Amino acid sequence: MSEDILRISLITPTYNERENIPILAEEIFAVIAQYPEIDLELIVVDDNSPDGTGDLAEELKDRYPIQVVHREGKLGLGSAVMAGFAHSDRELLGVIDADLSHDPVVLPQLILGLRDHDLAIGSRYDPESKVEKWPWYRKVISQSGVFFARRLTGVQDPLAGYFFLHRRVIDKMVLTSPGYKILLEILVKGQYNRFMEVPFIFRNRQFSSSKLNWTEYYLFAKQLLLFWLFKKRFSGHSKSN
Ligand SMILES: Nc1nc2c(ncn2[C@@H]2O[C@H](COP(=O)(O)OP(=O)(O)O)[C@@H](O)[C@H]2O)c(=O)[nH]1
Ligand SMILES: [Mg+2]
Repeated sequence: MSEDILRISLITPTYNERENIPILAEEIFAVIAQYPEIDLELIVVDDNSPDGTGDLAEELKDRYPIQVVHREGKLGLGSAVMAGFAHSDRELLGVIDADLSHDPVVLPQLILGLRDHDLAIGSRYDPESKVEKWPWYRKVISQSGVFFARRLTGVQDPLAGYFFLHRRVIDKMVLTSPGYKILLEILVKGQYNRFMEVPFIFRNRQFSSSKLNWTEYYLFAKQLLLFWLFKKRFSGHSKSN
């Protein structure tokens, strides 16, 4: 598909991201405007945010190619991503957090990477990446999770929330991750051969607050164990980098 137009749906799950969503849309479409070979629609999946993010996203439709999926209440990040995938009719899919942590500057590199890779991941752990001022405990937790998940997948940042893929990678799998870290499940169960990782600067959220809590950490630890068992039973992906 080397010279074709790359038609992609970029999913952004939102829960109380009113301040962030207009800036995110502006940044994304400013970057993409410079790449005529990329045709991107943004799909906002909002869980009835009390701060009115969903309605604000509706207003942005006048200015940008945006679709908004409204869900009844807070049903979790992973399931929001899946709802976005289900809503899209495009072959290429991507995920970006709405809180401006995932710098849209690297979007073209990630999306163009799909021309010869099944998966493209924005990596926080490349020597060229930077993670802005995380509290120490968050760093420790993230890095321990990454340590185990890396051994499971061979990917530098298997817990990234910024990733892109061909729909065929997930066509045959049933995603079960309700909460965070849906990429890990895709890496364990998905159909892919070639993946790439692109370093970027992970910016701290400026507005609103993180929705990551102890329940999410617990769910993640449980998931890691299940994937480990799954991997042991059905081992065998050929991956190249
Ligand atoms: N639709 C939806 N979005 C969510 C939910 N939980 C988190 N998000 C969004 O997922 C993204 C990542 O969440 P965030 O709280 O920043 O997690 P962190 O970056 O790991 O601290 C943000 O865009 C959130 O608004 C949820 O239950 N439903
Ligand atoms: Mg965040």
